[in-house]
Amino acid sequence: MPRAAKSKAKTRKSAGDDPSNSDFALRSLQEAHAADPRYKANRKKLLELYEQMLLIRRFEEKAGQLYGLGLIGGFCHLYIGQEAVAVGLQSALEPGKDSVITGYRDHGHMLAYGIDPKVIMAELTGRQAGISKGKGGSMHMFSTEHGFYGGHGIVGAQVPLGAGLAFAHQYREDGGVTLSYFGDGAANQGQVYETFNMASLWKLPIIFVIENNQYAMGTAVKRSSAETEFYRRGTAFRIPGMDVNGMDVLEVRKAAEVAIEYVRGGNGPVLMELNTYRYRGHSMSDPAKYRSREEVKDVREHNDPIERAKKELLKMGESEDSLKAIDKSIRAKVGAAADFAESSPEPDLSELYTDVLVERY
Ligand SMILES: Cc1ncc(C[n+]2csc(CCOP(=O)(O)OP(=O)(O)O)c2C)c(N)n1
Ligand SMILES: [Mg+2]
Repeated sequence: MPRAAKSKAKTRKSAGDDPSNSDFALRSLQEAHAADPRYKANRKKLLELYEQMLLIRRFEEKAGQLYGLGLIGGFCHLYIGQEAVAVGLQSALEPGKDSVITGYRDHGHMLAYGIDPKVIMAELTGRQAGISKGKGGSMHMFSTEHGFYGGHGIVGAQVPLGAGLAFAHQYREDGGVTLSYFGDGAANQGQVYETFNMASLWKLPIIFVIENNQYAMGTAVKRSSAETEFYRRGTAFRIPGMDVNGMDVLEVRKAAEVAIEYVRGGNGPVLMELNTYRYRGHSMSDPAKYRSREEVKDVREHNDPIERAKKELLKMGESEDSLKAIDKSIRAKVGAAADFAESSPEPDLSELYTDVLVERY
């Protein structure tokens, strides 16, 4: 064999063993997911997921109202429409062991992690009792106690930070995995791919979750992305991808289990694309001129994640009356969170000088 051909063969072997096997590894999780896509929930389990999604929806509706009343200031990005993503994924995590990091559209992820709606609402309204002492607001919520690492306003910044969290899990050998959420817009950032490379090389225990809600501010994915099948974007880094219907909580939950098992097993990262839709504007100040009302109405009427779960619950024998009672009690819980926030004091002025990093360089 000529020298050059020999060395080429050797290089290929060390880079990925048998290429047909490693290509299978890239597709294997998607194939496992496609073969059995939905979590088999009994009525009690589905009810639990339904309640969590409904809590997020009612909480966000209330936050929208409080914003309109001027009780919430600054930026506020609502999660309405995307509830099945955070609930389906996070219900499969092990609280106290795993970690979550996301962008600025973060209220739903905290609620899905079981964080008290009162302290989230108090943060939104800038009160002392808020989860970031009322100094972070909508985009900067944080709770190390719950393994929730924000809340980040810089698009894509949570992706390398997420790899850092995953590195910490690996270094401490604590068995935890990190979920790092980002949007379809963020998916076009350079730092995402630098992170993919390092995470794959070091086999970090991280699941990259692209919440493809079809828009980045006013730009539709087709206008901004050369490859709109986002789950394929890890291929160049040997990261297996999964294409998931983010409007079906049972599908999300099942896909999460497949991904978590792989990542927890020390096999390195997974990239999941969750296809979803946001009903409200990008933020509260979005006039939404880039899409038609009919488009939103169509998704609401035919593909709503909460309605889908509700229909299944009814089929399983849950009564309309009991679902009404659940909605009522969730509305009361959210109302109590809003009352708590409104009646809590603002942070003391002395708080201006705390939690500030001041160092000499
Ligand atoms: C580095 C950076 N560039 C631009 C912005 C302004 N910006 C805020 S949100 C956003 C769109 C991001 O869209 P996507 O990643 O799809 O997330 P979504 O809002 O849909 O959840 C942009 C461009 C920013 N905050 N940070
Ligand atoms: Mg988006």
